[in-house]
Amino acid sequence: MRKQQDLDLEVNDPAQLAWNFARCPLENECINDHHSCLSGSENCIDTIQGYRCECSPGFVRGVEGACKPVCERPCVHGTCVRPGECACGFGFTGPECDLVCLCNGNSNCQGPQFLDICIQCQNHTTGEIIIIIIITITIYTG
Ligand SMILES: [Ca+2]
Repeated sequence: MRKQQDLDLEVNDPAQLAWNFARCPLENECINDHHSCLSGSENCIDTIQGYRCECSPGFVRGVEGACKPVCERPCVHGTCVRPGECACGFGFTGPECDLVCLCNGNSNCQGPQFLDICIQCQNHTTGEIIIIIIITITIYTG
């Protein structure tokens, strides 16, 4: 509890009555969530003049400015979506997306150990194993 003497001092001190500042006080924008760093791929670093965004571990800043995940191993037929993790293109699987599903290009497969188990039929096909049979008939006459 404040003493009456302290209250008198505050009332008589113009600095204590001011509700605004001549200069903006320092702010930690990172703690106050007043920053534009992207969650997950960037870390907010507070500075005296504002803040800066640095790439999170496992990410590097690309030429267009965004922090991109780094995959040590290449994503042959896919995209690096998280550090060390590829998202494979349609019909490919494996940690590097270099294994071709045995679904004739019409489905993804269950994984590297199950290349012949097709799980997502596309291109107007059905069934667990997609097989396209092309029959060529040659008719000889005369
Ligand atoms: Ca700051």
